[in-house]
Amino acid sequence: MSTDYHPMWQQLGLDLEAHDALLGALGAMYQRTFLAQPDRPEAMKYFDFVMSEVHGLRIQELVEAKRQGRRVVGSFCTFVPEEIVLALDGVAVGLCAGAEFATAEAEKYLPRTTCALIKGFFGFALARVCPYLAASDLVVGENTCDGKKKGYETFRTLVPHLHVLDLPQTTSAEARALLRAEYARFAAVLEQLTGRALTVENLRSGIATANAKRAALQRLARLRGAEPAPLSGLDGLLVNQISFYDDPARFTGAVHVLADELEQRIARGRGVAPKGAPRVLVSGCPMAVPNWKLPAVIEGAGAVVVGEESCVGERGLRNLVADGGRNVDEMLDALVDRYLAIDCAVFTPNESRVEHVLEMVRRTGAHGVIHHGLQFCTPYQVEAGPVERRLEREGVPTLRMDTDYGQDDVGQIRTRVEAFLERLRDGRG
Ligand code: BJ8
Repeated sequence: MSTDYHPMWQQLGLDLEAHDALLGALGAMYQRTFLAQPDRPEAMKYFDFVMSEVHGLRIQELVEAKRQGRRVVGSFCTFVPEEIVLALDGVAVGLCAGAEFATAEAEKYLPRTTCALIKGFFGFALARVCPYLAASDLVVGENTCDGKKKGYETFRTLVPHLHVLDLPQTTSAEARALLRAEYARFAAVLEQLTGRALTVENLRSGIATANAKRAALQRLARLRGAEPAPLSGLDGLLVNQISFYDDPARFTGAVHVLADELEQRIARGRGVAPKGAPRVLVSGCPMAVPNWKLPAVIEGAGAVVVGEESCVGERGLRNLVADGGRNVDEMLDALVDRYLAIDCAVFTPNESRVEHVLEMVRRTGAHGVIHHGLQFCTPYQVEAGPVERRLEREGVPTLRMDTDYGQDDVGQIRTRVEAFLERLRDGRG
C-alpha cells in the first residue's frame, strides 16, 4: 500500500497495532503463496492489486460511499441476496472470517469445539481488525448451522446492528415460503436503512449486476477445465474470494480480461502445470480470505486444483436469477428460486450436492476429489461420508481432509495429499 491509511483505520475504530501485525503477516503470506507462483497470467495483476489494497483503497471507497449516503452491508453467507443490497444502492461486502485471530478471546465466547470460520469472525470482531466490519452499517447473519445460529445470539452484542435471516433447511413449499418471507423482511430492513424503496427498475438493475458477476465467474470456471490447466487453483480461489469484496461491475470486467487471456493461453497449449499433472477438485466448506492452506499444499505437491465445489466457488455462483420478473413480487420469487438451489450441507436431504460434484468432475477433467471439512463443522463433516461413498462408487478417488486455520497439521496434510496424488497417478497409469 502506497498511502498511509492509519488515520482512516483509526477513525473506523480499529486496533492499529493488532491490525498492522495482521497486515504484515498477510503480506508475507501472499508473497510466498501467490507472487512466487511461476508464469501467472498478466491479468492476475489486477487481483494482486486488489489484495494489496483490500484493507486500504477498497475501504477508502466504502468510506467515501458512506459519505455519499450509501450503506454498507456485511455478511458471512452466500444466502444473503446481494441483488437487494445493490437495488437499494447499498454496497455488499463479505466480512473477515478466514484466519485465526484472537482465538483465546473468541474462546471466551465460544466453545473450543467451534469451527474456525465462526471463531475467526468472532476473533476479528473482538480484536477490532476487520475494517469491513467496522465500515458496515448493517451486519447480516443467518440461521444455517448450529454454530452460526447460536453464535449470532452472542455476536449481536459485539456489533451495533445485526439482522439475522431465518433460512430454511429443506426445499419444501413451506421452506420456500419462509425464504420468500425472509427476503421480503430483509428488503424492508434495508429500505428503512437506506431510505429508498425497492422498485422494478432498481431490483432489475441489482439482478443484472449480480448475474453479470456470476456469469463472468462461470466463464472462468469453464476455462479451468482445459488441459493443461491455464490457471492455478490458488489464483482461481483468489478470484472467487475477491468477488466478495470488490466493486461488482469493476470486478466483472477484470474477470473477463483474465478469461480472455486464458483463452489465448489455452489456444497456445500453455498451462500453469505440465500436461498430465494430477487434477484435483476441492469440495466442501468455504475457504474465506486468507485461507489458502489446502490448495497451497495440493499445488505444492505437483497437482493442480481445477475447481472448488464450495460457497467460495461454484456452489455460490452456479445459478443466475431469471430476469423475466414483471414486478417486484415476481422478481423476489425469482431470487428465491435461485438461492434455494444453493446446496449447502445444512439442507436435508441434500442430494443435489453430490450430483453437482460429479458434474464438476466430468467438466473439469478432475482425476480425484479432496473433501475439505473444517474441524467441528458437523454439516460438512457428516455429509463427507455419503459424498465420498458415492464418488468412489462412480470411480472417482476421494480423500477426506478435515482441518482448521492453524499451520500445525501442514506436514500431515502434505503426506496424505502426496499419497492421494500417487493413487491418482497409479489409477491413470
Ligand atoms: S450457504 S456453506 S456460506 S452456511 S464451516 S460456519 S457450515 S460449522 S459456512 Fe456456509 Fe452459507 Fe452454507 Fe455456504 Fe457452519 Fe460449517 Fe462453520 Fe460454515
